[in-house]
Amino acid sequence: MNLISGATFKRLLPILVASALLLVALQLWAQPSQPVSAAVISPSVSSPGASAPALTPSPSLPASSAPFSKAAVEMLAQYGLWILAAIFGAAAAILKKNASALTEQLRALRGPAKLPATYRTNSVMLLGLGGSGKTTLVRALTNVHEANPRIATAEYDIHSVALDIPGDSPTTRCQLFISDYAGQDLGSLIAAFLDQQKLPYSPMRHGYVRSLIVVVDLFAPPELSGAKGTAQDAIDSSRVAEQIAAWNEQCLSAIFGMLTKSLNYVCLFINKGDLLTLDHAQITATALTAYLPLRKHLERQSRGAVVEIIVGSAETGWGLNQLKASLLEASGPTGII
Ligand SMILES: Nc1nc2c(ncn2[C@@H]2O[C@H](COP(=O)(O)OP(=O)(O)OP(=O)(O)O)[C@@H](O)[C@H]2O)c(=O)[nH]1
Ligand SMILES: [Mg+2]
Repeated sequence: MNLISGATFKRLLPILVASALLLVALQLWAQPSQPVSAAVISPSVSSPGASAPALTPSPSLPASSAPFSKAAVEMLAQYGLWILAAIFGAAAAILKKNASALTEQLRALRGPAKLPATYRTNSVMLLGLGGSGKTTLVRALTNVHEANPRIATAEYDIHSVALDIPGDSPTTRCQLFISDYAGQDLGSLIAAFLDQQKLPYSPMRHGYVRSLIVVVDLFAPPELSGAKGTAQDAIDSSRVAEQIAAWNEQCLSAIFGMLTKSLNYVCLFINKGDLLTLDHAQITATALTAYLPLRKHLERQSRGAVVEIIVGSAETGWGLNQLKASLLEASGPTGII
């Protein structure tokens, strides 16, 4: 409110000053003035030997030589206050309209996605190298078919799904927003996140991302895009090492720095467990050991957020119920924090 009245005053000031000056000028101009007689030298009657030419009075300047008639100027001066009030009123009306449009624009650029007040919401950022299974995971969580793992993700997408929070009566809806990007290019994720800040009511508004899922896998993606890969009796150690190196502390620190205090849930989703020909308990133990260094990095960077490690498979759905429950748990109320 203060901002608007201050801005309004600043904008009105030049208009008021200009109007006041105009009125003063008109008042001065309208003062009844003495007719000025100019003396002119009449050169016509000159005879040899005559003395200096005589000065003869000239008639006063006709009123018609002024740009406005005197009567019009006097009328303007008489109604000056009314004119000033009209200018002020019109300027105030225009500024009020502009101010409310500006307020709405600011609200749209500060606020997260618009949702009914009864909803809860969770904006989730996905992080993962190309082929780790981000899009497969999005599709499994949201059932959105545009999330197509057969095609490597080209740029940046935000997918959304509304889920009921189990056990709530009456039912509470939770809107999940999950951002996906081309894992080959971390720069594109950062650029897209910054671009989101210029969009009105972006679900990925800075200060509103509540969850981060780091997707890593136990096997490199199959040569043929969209294929499920073949089962193996040992994990692909070089693929695991590549991901531990990629998500080093410097890199994670930059990502966590971008997400601020709003982050309350971090998940390390170790994907493609279905491809390891062991039982679930053995796969889990193997995966947890293989990714121990990354787990430690995440614990150190998490800044108070809950860190959960889930071993599973986006393809078969293993581990997804646990992930969904945690995302609902990490959701928060809608609206500006
Ligand atoms: N067997 C198996 N294959 C999977 C699993 N998750 C993903 N894949 C396969 O891995 C490949 C890559 O999956 P995507 O979901 O496209 O990976 P992405 O992380 O989105 O890749 P980019 O878009 O390139 O960043 C696809 O062929 C998927 O079918 C899984 O849990 N098990
Ligand atoms: Mg993808």
